[in-house]
Amino acid sequence: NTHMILAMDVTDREEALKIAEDVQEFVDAIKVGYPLILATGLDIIRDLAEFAPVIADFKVADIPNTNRLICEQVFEAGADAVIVQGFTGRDSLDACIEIASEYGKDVFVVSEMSHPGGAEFMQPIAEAIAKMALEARAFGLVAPATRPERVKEIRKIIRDRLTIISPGVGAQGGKASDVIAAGADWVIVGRSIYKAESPKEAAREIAEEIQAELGGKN
Ligand code: BMP
Repeated sequence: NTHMILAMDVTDREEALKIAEDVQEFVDAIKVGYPLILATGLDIIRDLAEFAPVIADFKVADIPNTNRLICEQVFEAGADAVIVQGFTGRDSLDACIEIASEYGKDVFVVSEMSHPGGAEFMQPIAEAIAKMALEARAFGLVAPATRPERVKEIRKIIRDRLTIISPGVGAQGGKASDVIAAGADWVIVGRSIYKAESPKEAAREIAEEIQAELGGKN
């Protein structure tokens, strides 16, 4: 377990496959979203799944019926998990979880986003979203590595019952060891790896930082 997820936001298929191959030993999953999928097509999910489980970051945020239709497509495409928004409410989340459980797959719920604007409207409702995700039996939450103190608060709410995956390390200013110390299970890293001169070395460095922080607790 490396406790690291790669955010594969490149827009070229060959580049994505090359990076996936180079860094696979240092990541536990690959997160793909609109940039790569819109650029290359949905097949990229199965292609990348050869290297690591794929988390489809579609930030699903619609009425229950539409959420259900979206999640079916995501899991049919070979994703192992989907990321959904929480602010659309319990019924919308339940729809995603229902489809995910039919496929034996996982749902992550965004509680509060990592960019500065994420503190504007989302932070005040983040605790409520975390409680909802817990009650709805989601698999995990997405919480900001840019604000480790928020990860700590969210961790108190969900205790050890949900997983926290945390973006905002590197390019957005967060530090992997800080957010792991605050209670995140996995850090999500994009640009600091895929834009590095050597993605493999960049991934290795962050993986080592995480292992040092965990100090054998792993
Ligand atoms: P980067 O390490 O390059 O900043 O990438 C972070 C990734 O995590 C991006 O794919 C981004 O869309 C995603 N993300 C985020 O940065 N903050 C959030 O709150 C939720 C996200 O999904």
